[in-house]
Order: sequence, then C-alpha cells, then structure tokens
Amino acid sequence: MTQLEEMARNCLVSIGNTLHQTPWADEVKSTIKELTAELDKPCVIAVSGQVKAGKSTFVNAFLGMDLAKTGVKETTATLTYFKYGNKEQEKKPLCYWENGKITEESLDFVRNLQGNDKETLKLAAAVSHIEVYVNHPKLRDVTIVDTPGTGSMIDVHEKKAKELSSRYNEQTQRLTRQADAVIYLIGYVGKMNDLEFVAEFKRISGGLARPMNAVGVMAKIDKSDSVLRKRNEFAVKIASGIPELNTVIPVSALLEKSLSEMINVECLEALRNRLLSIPEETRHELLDVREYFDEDQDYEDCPYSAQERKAWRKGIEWKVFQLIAKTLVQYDTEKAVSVLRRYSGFDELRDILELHFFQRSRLLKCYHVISQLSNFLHSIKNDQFFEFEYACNQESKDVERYVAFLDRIEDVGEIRDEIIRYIRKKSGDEQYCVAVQDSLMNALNKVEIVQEELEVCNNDFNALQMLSDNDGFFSNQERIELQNVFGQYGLSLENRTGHVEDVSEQLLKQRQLYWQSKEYSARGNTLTIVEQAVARYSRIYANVRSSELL
Ligand SMILES: Nc1nc2c(ncn2[C@@H]2O[C@H](COP(=O)(O)OP(=O)(O)O)[C@@H](O)[C@H]2O)c(=O)[nH]1
Ligand SMILES: [Mg+2]
Repeated sequence: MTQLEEMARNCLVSIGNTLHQTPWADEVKSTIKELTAELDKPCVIAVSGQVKAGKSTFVNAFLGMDLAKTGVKETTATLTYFKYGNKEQEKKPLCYWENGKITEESLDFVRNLQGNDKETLKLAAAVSHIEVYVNHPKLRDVTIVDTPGTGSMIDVHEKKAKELSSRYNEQTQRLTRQADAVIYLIGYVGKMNDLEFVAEFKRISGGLARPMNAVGVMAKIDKSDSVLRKRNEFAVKIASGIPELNTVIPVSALLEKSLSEMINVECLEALRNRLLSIPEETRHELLDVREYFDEDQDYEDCPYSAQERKAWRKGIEWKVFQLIAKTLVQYDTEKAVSVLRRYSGFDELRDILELHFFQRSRLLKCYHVISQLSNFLHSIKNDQFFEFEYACNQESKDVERYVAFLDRIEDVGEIRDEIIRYIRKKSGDEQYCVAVQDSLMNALNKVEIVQEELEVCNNDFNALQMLSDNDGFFSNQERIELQNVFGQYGLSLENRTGHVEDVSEQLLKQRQLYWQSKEYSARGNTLTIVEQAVARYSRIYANVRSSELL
C-alpha cells in the first residue's frame, strides 16, 4: 500500500468515526465500505467522445490489438473494458449480457459486434459490456475503457439503432463520470477550426474535466494535409482554450496501426523501391488519385499493373497509405519511419500517458475516491441535513411542551428530572442537532484537507518531472533538497526534509524563505518548481505546527 492510499484509507476510517452518531450512520458506513473497496481496484481510464470519433481504433492502436473487422467501416459501439491478462494463462473475453448472464467468448465474437446491420444491432442490444484481457504491461496498473460514445449513430435508420444510441449516450456519460481519469477524444471532422474543437471538447466533457485527470486527443489528423502540418500549433491553441485539460495531443491511430503492421523495415523498403522505380512524374500523378490504388485502373507509364498497386495498399485507408507512400519517397526508409512516427503522435502520447496517468494511477484513484466521498458528504449537507434540522426544531418544541407539562404537575418529585433526561435523550433536541452539525462540518473539513493534500502531491509530481529535465538553474544540493521535499523518496516528514531527528519550525521557515527569495530570478518551469517548493514548505510547516498544537 502506498502512503497516498494509506492517507485516503485513514481519511475514510476517520469520517466513519466522526459520523457514526449521526442519523446517516448506516448510509455513511455502507458508502465508506464501498469507497474503501474501490481503493484496491485498478485505476480506470475512460476514452470518451462522440460515436465514430475514432475511440476504438485509438484504443486498439495503443494496445497493439486488432479488434477491427476488416472491410467494415461502420462500427457498433460496445462498452469494452481492457484488463490485464497474463500471457501464460490466456483468458478469453467475457461477455456480460443484459439479462445478467456472463459467457466466455472469442475475439472473433467481439469483432463480429461491429457493423450496423439488423442482426448485429440485435446482438449488440443484448450485450451489456465486454471484458477483453490483454497482455500489455500498462494494463497492470490501469484498466482502459472504450466507451460507446455520445451523439447519434449517423446513417443508421434501424429502430434498434435509436434505442442503442440513447443507451450509449447514457453509458458514455456514466463511465466518463465514474472513471478515475479520462481521455477526451475528438475526431477531425471536415473543416473544423480550433474554436469548434474547444466547443466540442466542452460539450463532451460536460464540465467534469479537471487538468489533473483529463487529457485531450485530437484524432484522425491524417485526414487533412493542413491539419497534419499544423497539428502542434493547433493542439496548443485548443489546449489554451480549455484550462480543464492537461494537454492536447494530435494523433492518427490508423497511421500508427498501419506502421506497426508494416514496421518490418523490409516491407517498407520494398514498397519504397517499387515506388521509386516508377518515373517521377507518373508517381506524382498516381499518388494523388485514390482510384489508381483502389480499382483496376491501369496507368500507361507505370511499370506495375493496377492489381499490383492495389496489393501494395493492403486495404490501408487511402489517406494513410498516401501519407506513408509520399513520405517514403521523400526520405530514406529509416528517416521516413521516424517522420511517420512523429505524424502518428503515438510516441508523444505514450510519454504523456505514462507521466500523467500510469505513473500516478494510485494518486488518481485516491483523488477520485476522496472526491466521491466529498460529493457524498455535500449531498448529505445540502439535502438531508436541513430536513433533520427542521425535525429537530419541531422535536425540541415538543420537548419544551413536555417539560412545561411536568412543571405543572405537583408532587412529581425526583422522577421529574429523570423523565426530562429520558425525553431529551430520545428526541433529536437542539444539543444533538448542534452536535450532528459539528460532526458534519468536521468531516467535510477533514475531506477537504485530504483533497488539498492530494492536489499538492500532484503538483509535487509535476515539479519533480520538470526538475528532471531542467537546465542548470539549480545546484546539485538544491536539486537533492527539491527531490526530497517533493516526496521522491517518501511522503513522511523525515523523507521530505531529509532529517531523521525532529525538524525545527525555524528550519522549515528558513527554507521556505530561501525558496521565496529565488522566485525573483526564476522563469517558466523553473519558477513553477520554486513556487511549488515554497508551497510545500509552507504546508509542512503548517502540519508540524498543528500537530504540535494538538
Ligand atoms: N483516416 C482515419 N480514420 C480513422 C482514424 N481512426 C479511426 N478512423 C475511422 O473512423 C471510423 C470510426 O472509428 P471507430 O474507432 O470505430 O470510432 P468510435 O465509434 O469512436 O469507436 C472508422 O471507419 C475508422 O476506420 C484515423 O486515425 N484516421
Ligand atoms: Mg467504438
């Protein structure tokens, strides 16, 4: 168990204790039980976006899976969980049916869930979700969920499709809310400009995204030459319009998939040699027209037959094939592969997901669990507490009536006080009401502190990353101090300060002032690191003080 999980777990226990005398003790107990169990589960990353945005292609390319049914452009979207599967004991996909049954199925079964014909739609409607087990190292820490997508299934007029659409919308929104982290994916559509992209991101995220756990992906960039050229500029513009997103990465999943299929350099080399053996002018003309690689359309000056050309394409999407072919003739094979990899964007994507999601999967999980706890407590405060308070007021009026009644009876003797004590104990009187309110506020406070601490831990993490690729601004000694204070070697006070014995408040104050003075000369990332050092020292200082006050 990591220290973060311990912190989240302790918070859950402490909230349970704080609220066990309140009227909601049972509800609190069961919620805390659920959330504690949730902490042990892998971190869930959902891929969210419109139907047909390219989510499934993206997830498959990322995992190196091929679940696409060849020759079928349409896709039916089934909620699919990709979980870790051991290579030795290969586990078949599990299908969870709407009627509650669970069956073992083949990968072909999963593939056959694609297509928009009547039969497939009928089958898809009976499936609740699928679990696919993949032997991919990243899935040890996280589960990736391919959501069906929002919006309607265009081009499909079947009644079943309409029913499925609304279920898919509901499932996608639910999963997006429930996941620990989300990849919001937008497929390039027509002549979309950056403002339309921003609007689309906002629509699919429904205001739920937080920079800590949300990454944007601009997909299918191969579809437009100008988007491909300006992809990074475009992505920066979009990201700056959406502060709720950590970053936006432009990718082409189909290019990534095709490259990994062709990555056998000999295969690419052979294609390159063939292309180069076509006279230059002819080659230019051929590579501009899909039909020459699609149909049996002969071309006079080309030494290869239409069938041969079609075979080179291997069914790859035209735009993607065109991009590969044009890049291959422009450079040598090795350089072309590296240029194409840069176009596909997957190397950068893997790095970003590694840093933002995989390495901090436990932090994301804890943060999500604590946020759920906070929402739960707020809902008690906003809905149920007022009702309870009202009832308390009513009851305390009743108690006063009973007391007044007892006062009117003569010879009631010692039993009077006993009766009053009994009534007060049994009824939700004012004192009890105040005590409940105090516990609730106390609990909300505790949760807020842990939430804040997790956010600061996330900032520590960012600062540590920045520190690892920072130039010579910091001396060696400063670097070591920063690594310690940001929790690289553990989150305890001793780890952070590098001191085994007691740390004096004076020393902490002094270090905080030292880093504050550096704020004037730092810029950009370095400034962010320095500011985080100040924030972290002030937090440690506050913690030390409050524990001493206890
Ligand atoms: N050109 C291009 N097409 C893509 C790319 N990714 C997906 N597509 C196509 O977009 C369509 C929808 O893709 P799919 O992954 O099923 O979308 P989903 O509904 O979001 O899961 C399919 O025809 C894909 O072949 C891409 O990177 N480039
Ligand atoms: Mg899909």
